[in-house]
Amino acid sequence: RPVQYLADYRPYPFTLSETRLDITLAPTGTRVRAEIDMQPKDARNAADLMLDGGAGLRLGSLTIDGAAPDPAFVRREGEVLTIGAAALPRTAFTLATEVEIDPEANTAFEGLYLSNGIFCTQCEAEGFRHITFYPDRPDVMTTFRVTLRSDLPVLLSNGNPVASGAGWAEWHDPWPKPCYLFALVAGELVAVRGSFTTRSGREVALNVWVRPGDEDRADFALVSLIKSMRWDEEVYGREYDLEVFNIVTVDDFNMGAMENKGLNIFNSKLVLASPETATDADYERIEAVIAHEYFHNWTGNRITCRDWFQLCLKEGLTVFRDQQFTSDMRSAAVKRIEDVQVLRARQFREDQGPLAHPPRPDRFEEINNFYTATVYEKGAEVIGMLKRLVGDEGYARALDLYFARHDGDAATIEDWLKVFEDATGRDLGQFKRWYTDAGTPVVTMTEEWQDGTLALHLRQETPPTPGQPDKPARVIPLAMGLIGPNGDEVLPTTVLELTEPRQSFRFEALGARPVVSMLRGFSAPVMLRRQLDDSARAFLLAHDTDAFARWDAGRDLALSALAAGASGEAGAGGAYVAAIGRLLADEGIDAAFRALCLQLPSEEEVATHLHADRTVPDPAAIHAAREALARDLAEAHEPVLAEIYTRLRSEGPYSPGATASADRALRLAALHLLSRIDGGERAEILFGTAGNMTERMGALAALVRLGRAERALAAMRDEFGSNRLVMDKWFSVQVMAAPPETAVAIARELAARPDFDWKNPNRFRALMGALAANHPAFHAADGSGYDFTADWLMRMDPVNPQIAARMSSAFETWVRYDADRRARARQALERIAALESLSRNSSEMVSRMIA
Ligand code: HT7
Ligand code: ZN
Repeated sequence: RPVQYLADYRPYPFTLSETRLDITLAPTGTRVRAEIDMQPKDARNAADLMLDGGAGLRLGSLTIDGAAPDPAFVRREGEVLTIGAAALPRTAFTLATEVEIDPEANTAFEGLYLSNGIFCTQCEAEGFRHITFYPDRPDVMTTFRVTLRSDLPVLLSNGNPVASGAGWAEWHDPWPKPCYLFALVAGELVAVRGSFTTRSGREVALNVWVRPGDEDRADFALVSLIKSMRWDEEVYGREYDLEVFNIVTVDDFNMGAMENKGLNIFNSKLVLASPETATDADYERIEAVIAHEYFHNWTGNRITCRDWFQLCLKEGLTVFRDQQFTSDMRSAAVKRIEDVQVLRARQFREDQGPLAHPPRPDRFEEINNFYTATVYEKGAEVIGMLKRLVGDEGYARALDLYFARHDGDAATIEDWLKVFEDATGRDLGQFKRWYTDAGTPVVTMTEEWQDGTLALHLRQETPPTPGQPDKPARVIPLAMGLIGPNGDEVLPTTVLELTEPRQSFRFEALGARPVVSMLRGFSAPVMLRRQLDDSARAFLLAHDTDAFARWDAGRDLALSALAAGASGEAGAGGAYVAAIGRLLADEGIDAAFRALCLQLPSEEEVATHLHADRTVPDPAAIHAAREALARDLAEAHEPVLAEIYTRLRSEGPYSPGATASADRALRLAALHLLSRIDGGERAEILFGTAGNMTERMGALAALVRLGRAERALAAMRDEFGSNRLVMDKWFSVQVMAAPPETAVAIARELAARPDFDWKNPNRFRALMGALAANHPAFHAADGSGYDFTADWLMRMDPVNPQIAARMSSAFETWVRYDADRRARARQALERIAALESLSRNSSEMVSRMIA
């Protein structure tokens, strides 16, 4: 298939008014009868009818208004079936097809497949074409009526149930939708049931469908759903619009979850939770993803995307909404810091390498390769900036207008920006560059102080990215404040709008030189460069009124200590260690914030930081520097860390809420530091006594890092050997936390185990993702991390190309390392590229990486 370009978009020449599907399910021979009512948009200029259809569709019959067309006008080439215009009526007609498909052979988990005996579907982005012939594009919308036939007890599809009998069920979805939102599920499932009354008084039945035996782990998901439904009514005025909302869990799933209309399908790891099997992070993520998929009902389903280039229209906005939701449910400050950590770790890294692309790309070969941190997380940041620029009221007006104007539409980024322009009167021409230009802007700030006037000189530059060598200036909202020498705020948060490549701002009549608190709340996804000495950073960590900026000052201190340590400077962390001491002693600071400050930047983050400073990162040296700094912290603050660890012992029943999980986070942060000097004694005891998975996993990670986890790992395997989700953690922690010199060998051993069920995406990710996340091991100097990963990507590619291609991004930073590592990484990538019948997914990824 050729490269797709945004500029080539053309509307589909037919309107669809209804799709009827009659599906008889069988593992190797499922029959799909489709009837599509359609009409040419322009009766005078007849167009050929082009339908997408994968190679696996065995076409039985095809009729138009009940008669077979002249075969001379029917062509099947690649993934497209064409019926010549001459064989089509000029008015409304019904196209009927019958195909047979083989769900059991579907290991790619795209289209209709079987997961542990459950039939389920995944149609986003282009999976529906593996179910039947159809215009598989998001701007073709219609209502669906679906009949499912099977002996399985539960038969589900989108919309409302119409009727059912022995061996069949009929569903009708009254809301026009593109086929990527189609879903069906059939299997032996049980429901955990609830209900919700909408603010206009409609009763909605809620079901979370799980396998028998899992019912006791679905309550949290159900409660999260109810909270999400209430929140979307209260904050965005959005009400649910069907009689029933079904969530189904499956074990084999390529991503986290899918927002099919009225029938969300979830990876079981994002639904099933109990204190004994799930960590606090799992609980937080379940709440967020349940909300995310639910929020798509309006931002994605009622208003969808015109084409896949507009993916961030629904994903960026829905991530932004789920982030707001979590802020409201938990702590806004903590959530903001966590989101920035993810953005820096994943999106900044993406922007620095050969896979950099704008939130709205303008070309792709395989759209599945663009479900990225840039589309999702940067897409959300762009909306956060927009909100800051137009204000909360302007944002609320714009969103109301968006829903009113575009309900039922397949919309574009241009439509989205126009709504903001019309609602607020603001010209967003320059702002649009955030959508069209790739790369992380670097904002450099210098200060000038004279006679009570502080001048800030700002410069913005965005490094070149593939296909975009020159970047014009963007509008960058910089939230800032000024703190006087005594720690009082002399200028509360103010937003500077940087619109030029260079711009200066002045603050006059200041009594004494203040310290500038810049990029408060991380008001723009940029890298800030400024000359700030350690004492000023420590001052901000102690006094800034903005929680994010405060945390960031501490992180800057840690980063500069680690960068210096990695370049061989001894004792570089003194200022950081002292600042953390003051923070720990301050009982007025909440546990969540202290826990965040105690976590050292990841080694990946240090490498990204060094690369941005044009330094070649040395993974082994970064690792050694980080270990040394952790030990310095532990030695300097042992008494207070030990006191925290003892005082925050879990008591009473487990609660996954923000307060209790903050205490556990702080306790575990203390444990991780203490384990550097107590030989793992506390971790050993905690692993054996903890009543919740959060503390058990925290303890286990500490033991793995010390190389003394053998007993704990055996105990965990004995206890949870039949629980897939816990065993995923078991696989993952052994590689992720392993000392770099042993990690690849451990990964190799684990991959040889019979329970390394590698065709299951969660299990594959648990192992391979863990190795990619172990920075010094993946980038081992002998290339063993690269080779092991490449071998497995080559094995996975013919089985599940989406999973292989996504995992290949482990290599996306390869160009920033030394010549020796670069040569080994290139070799590994070239081996993948040379694979016979490499999928389009992996081929695009690898060729972009070695371009
Ligand atoms: N919109 C969905 C994205 C998605 C997906 C989900 C599961 C399997 C394959 C998938 N391809 C794309 C999920 C979301 O962002 O909400
Ligand atoms: Zn989404």
